[in-house]
Amino acid sequence: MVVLAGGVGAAKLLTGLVRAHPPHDLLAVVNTADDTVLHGLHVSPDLDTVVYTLAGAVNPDTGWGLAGETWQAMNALDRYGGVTWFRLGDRDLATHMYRTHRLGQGADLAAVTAEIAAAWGLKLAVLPVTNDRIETKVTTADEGEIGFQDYFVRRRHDVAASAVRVAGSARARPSPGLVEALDNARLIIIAPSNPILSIGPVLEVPGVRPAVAARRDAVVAVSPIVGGAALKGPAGRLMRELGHECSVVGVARLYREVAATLVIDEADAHLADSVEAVGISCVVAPTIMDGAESATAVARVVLGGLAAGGSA
Ligand code: FO1
Repeated sequence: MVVLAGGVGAAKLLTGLVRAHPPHDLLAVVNTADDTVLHGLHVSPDLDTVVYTLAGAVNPDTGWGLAGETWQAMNALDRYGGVTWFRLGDRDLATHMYRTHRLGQGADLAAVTAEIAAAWGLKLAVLPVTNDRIETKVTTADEGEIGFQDYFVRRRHDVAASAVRVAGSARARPSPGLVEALDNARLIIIAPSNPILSIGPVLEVPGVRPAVAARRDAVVAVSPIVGGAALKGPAGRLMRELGHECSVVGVARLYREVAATLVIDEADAHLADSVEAVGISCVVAPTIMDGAESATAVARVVLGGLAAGGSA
């Protein structure tokens, strides 16, 4: 079973999936277009969010970074006027140091990620979508094109955006084994991550979108839009700014070529017929994940999604 994943929303669903399904049968394929290099260190926020969350070590207040983190290094860096708007906790820094060191030794990101996931005791496989560098760029009204973390963290995604592109995607190759995993998966799950900023870059790596589309009947997506708004982050605003309807119907239109089933929240039950009119089977269920139990319940819905949606 393959899960296409961004950061926080995907990590929550994965928490439920590992409780509802044997973890060794799960492969999380994670966006790396948010990756950034800071202080000479390779930071992979979505990979780390998935790993820390599944390890039970994530900061519960933010959904990223480590619980109980300290900030001595950031405070010391502040003295020099270094970059501190992107906060790297002391223990989190060790992950970026290790990753950067191993990449420098010639290991690829997939191998290093497997090492990090194993060190945190994870039983499912976590795979970056590509070993090649891909970078989301956002065109803003006042600063032109800026890097993803500049947009997301420095500008707090509180600026108008007119375009998003994934630099490097044309040359990127899917991680080894990814296309085969998609070809053979019984179920492909699109996590409730940002369809433009998180799932978009995953699908944009050459070979991935066609491989998912070829398995459309086996693909279940979970809407990250509930009640006309994103649960977290800029998905809602960005969908509107880029000309998409900010609703489960807008999500259905974005996914109609790659997914046969869309799980929407009960709050959007009245839009189920409109989703089906787009050409996607619709499953209505509670989708808010505020703890392990609700995440497991959503996972169970997703695992049964094809049958419930009547499209398998
Ligand atoms: N998000 C913030 O809003 N502010 C931060 O300072 C920040 C630091 C950070 C450090 C490590 C990490 O793995 C994630 C971090 N994030 C931070 C979250 C990250 O920017 C976003 O969650 C993702 O890139 C979007 O999926």
